[in-house]
Amino acid sequence: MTRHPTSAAAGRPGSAVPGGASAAGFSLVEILVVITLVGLLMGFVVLAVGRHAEAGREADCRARLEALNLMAESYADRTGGYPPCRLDDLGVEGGRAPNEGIEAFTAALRRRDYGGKRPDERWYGNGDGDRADGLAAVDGSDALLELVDPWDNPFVYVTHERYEQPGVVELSSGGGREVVDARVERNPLTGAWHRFDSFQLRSAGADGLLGTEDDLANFELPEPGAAPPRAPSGDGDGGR
Ligand SMILES: [Ca+2]
Ligand SMILES: [Ca+2]
Repeated sequence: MTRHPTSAAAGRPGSAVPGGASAAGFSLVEILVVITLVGLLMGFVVLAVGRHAEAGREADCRARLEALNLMAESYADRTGGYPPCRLDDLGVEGGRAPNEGIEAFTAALRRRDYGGKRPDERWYGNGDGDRADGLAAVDGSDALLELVDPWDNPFVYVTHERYEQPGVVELSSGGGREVVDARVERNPLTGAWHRFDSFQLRSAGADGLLGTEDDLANFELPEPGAAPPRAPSGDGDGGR
């Protein structure tokens, strides 16, 4: 049998090709390009997952606001008044700033003698860690619980009788924990209070700061930095 010369050596793994790369391997430049692309891709994935999670928390916050708003309306139908924003209105001594508004709201909906719908157990927190003797007789716990948003900050709850003195809340943000004035809002067009005859319920949003763009509430919030509201011209607000 006649044997013919072959060119197998040119096709073997590891044989040299122009440009410094090997036929079966990669040059250093190619490896660096791949590493860079993989890094960029992972960065985009992390960013997308983070945005998705934040959008989920915002939707959760809107759902909590809506549910709590309905529970407060139902409480009013059953008892003749909205949940109070002062603990002494529930016969509990020792209530104090911060967070008393939402603590009273929470205690009212947890009252042993209240037969209406109660908030989801996962929505309770006690960021300021306070307690009140005598509260256990009302709702079964001495801890002054707060209903919290998905970022674990207490909601701000103020009934219309207290809009002029809305109190203070303790919030956690990038700057740590801070006690700040609770915010209630007027309609910038009419100057009258939003929800003038009921209550304002609000979350400080993802940044944990009140009065910023990511705040959420049970009424339409004005744009941050909008012109200050006109002087009140009547009882109606047109912004419920
Ligand atoms: Ca508390
Ligand atoms: Ca905010």
